[in-house]
Amino acid sequence: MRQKHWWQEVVVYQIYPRSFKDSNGDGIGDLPGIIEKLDYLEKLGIGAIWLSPVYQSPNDDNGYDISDYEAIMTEFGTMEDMDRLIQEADKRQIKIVMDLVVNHTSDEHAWFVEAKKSKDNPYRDYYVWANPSADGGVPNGLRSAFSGSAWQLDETTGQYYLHLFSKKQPDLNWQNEKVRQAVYQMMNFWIDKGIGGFRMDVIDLIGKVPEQEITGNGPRLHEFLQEMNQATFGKHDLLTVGETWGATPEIAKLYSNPDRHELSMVFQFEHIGLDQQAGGEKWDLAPVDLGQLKQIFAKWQTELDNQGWNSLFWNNHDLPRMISRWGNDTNYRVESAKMLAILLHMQKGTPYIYQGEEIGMTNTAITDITQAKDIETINMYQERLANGFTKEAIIQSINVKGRDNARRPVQWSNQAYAGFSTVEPWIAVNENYSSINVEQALADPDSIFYTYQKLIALRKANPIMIWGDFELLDTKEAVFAYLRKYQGETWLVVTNFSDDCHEFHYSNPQAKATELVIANMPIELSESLDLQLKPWQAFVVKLE
Ligand code: TEU
Ligand code: CA
Repeated sequence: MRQKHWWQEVVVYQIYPRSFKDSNGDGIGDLPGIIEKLDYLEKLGIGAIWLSPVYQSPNDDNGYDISDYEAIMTEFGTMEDMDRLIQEADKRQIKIVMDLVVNHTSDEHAWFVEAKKSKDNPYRDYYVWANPSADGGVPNGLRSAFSGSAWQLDETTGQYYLHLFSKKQPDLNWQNEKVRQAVYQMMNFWIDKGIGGFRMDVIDLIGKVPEQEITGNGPRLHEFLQEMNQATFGKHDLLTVGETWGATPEIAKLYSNPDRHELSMVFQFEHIGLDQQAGGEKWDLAPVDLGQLKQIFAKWQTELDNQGWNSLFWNNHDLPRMISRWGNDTNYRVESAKMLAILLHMQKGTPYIYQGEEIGMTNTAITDITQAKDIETINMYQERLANGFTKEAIIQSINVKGRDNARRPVQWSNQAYAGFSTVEPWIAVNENYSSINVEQALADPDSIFYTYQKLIALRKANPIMIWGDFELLDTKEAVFAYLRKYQGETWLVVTNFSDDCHEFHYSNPQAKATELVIANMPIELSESLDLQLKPWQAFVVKLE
């Protein structure tokens, strides 16, 4: 039996501070705003907050471009506010997981300001530099995730620097021992403040070998993580979760097998690409294949086995809202939101909720690119326009996949600006706030909020939800059903992932449902477990 950890038992809630709650009427969410809402989060029942970056930043990529890792972004508050947030959260048994963005810094970070001064500057090697290619152009074909080449010419020294994201996010050179030690020192600064862990931004890129055009899963990646573990969080029981777009279950075990002393778990994104055209980018839309979705989930549930740990999520600040994406945010908004919650939280792993998910916030369409705020979206728009795509087609992709969808202000009430702020927010609110908001959700005992609250409470009371084995059932494509088994107990989870009615028959005719655990609509328990599922129906029963 493996040692058990607190981070396997809790549910984590992600906060994107800019859009969570504005406390001082400047239209931008901030740390005191988060502190104001801790009672709400305690009521939901979460055990940790993953806080998207709150460090000093010029905000080219909303804080994912950090100019000082040991200072708080002026707009968000002060270091005193941060210390208070950690303490106030702690009083409510909530740990604060910081976002660790160390694949790159801002170009305004003191290290980069020094590095670009001259080729022999002591900080030069903190970053990745290369000479122009033989024909005088970019060193090689590496591309930025935010469109265009990943190389930017520095006029002063005539060399290019690498930026796998924006030009204002130069990549750190992890091959340089000094960089690694500086990062570990900074991590210890935060650990000493009593934080609960780190979410590690694009951590699979730190082993890059740019001259060979290797970015993800480079040869020294796991060596660096083992070194980091030893130098920082290894002595404490912290939650560490790596953002790893390229992970397979085999790779995830390298990160999260406890014997290897690397991370607690990773975010895997295999299912996230299911609604894009093969060989295309995320903007090249395709319908999701539910059969594949089930197979991918089942694979991750069974293959990590005892040699790793899963994270479970539908949403984050980079993804469109799942309720609008694969759920139904019009006719079945409440039903499909609850179904998605039940389907996810009943799986094995640590569940993550993204702000607003617990009240069923939806995507927000734009009609013109001037309404977009996200650098990824804006750069892609320019690139595709230049490549001959129509404006309408690009806007359509943005509305389905763009990151701004997740970044609209949290809808707290039906007051002006959704109760997020007293002035016009930095990004427009979704107009549906008058009916979809926290105040409404708390007042309605049948709201999506209370399904999440119940799932979290069930998790605390039932070890089977945390530790039970997973077994996928063979059902019709739109029906996603599985068993969890633990110490002689069996739970059956049945969900209908569609707008249509579907039959469900449990294969073992002897089995009886003895108790309803949770459901998203009223249900008569038929002893034979033969039923006609309504659109988006979901329920969990104990079996005997
Ligand atoms: O995201 C990594 C990343 O690869 C994203 O750019 C992703 O490809 C895209 O959003 C999905 O379409 C992380 C952060 O989560 C993101 O917010 C940052 O912009 C990025 O790293 C750079 O730090
Ligand atoms: Ca503010």
